[in-house]
Amino acid sequence: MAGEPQADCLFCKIAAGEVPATVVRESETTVAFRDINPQAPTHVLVIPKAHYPDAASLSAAEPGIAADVLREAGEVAAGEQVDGNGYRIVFNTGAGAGQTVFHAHAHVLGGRGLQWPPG
Ligand code: DGP
Repeated sequence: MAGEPQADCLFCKIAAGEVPATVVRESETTVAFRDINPQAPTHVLVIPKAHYPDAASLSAAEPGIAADVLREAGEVAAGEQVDGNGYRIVFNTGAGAGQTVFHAHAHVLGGRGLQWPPG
């Protein structure tokens, strides 16, 4: 069923506490944890606890939870004190855009200068 945990999904396992992660924030509907391969001094992933493969399917099915992910991403930036100098929220969507984990997640990147356009 849509939103249900998937047995083969790494981020469902992190959300359930079955795979360890460095959690920086948690809400009723989301978890924020440090990326294992950080691309900036602050690189935190915000995921919905519910399983949707990408941001578009999450927002179509659960707009309130999609809003929770965005709010938590902003809270992460404020908590990491990267909001003053600018930060980036990224949802890679599809393998061609670099998505490797097919459980919706926002990357929160900050703490260094960020180029535009991204690679
Ligand atoms: P994406 O390429 O947009 O699907 O981002 C997936 C991110 O997930 C990538 O930046 C690396 C991160 N990642 C992959 N495996 C793990 C893990 O086991 N733990 C943590 N904390 N992050 C992971």
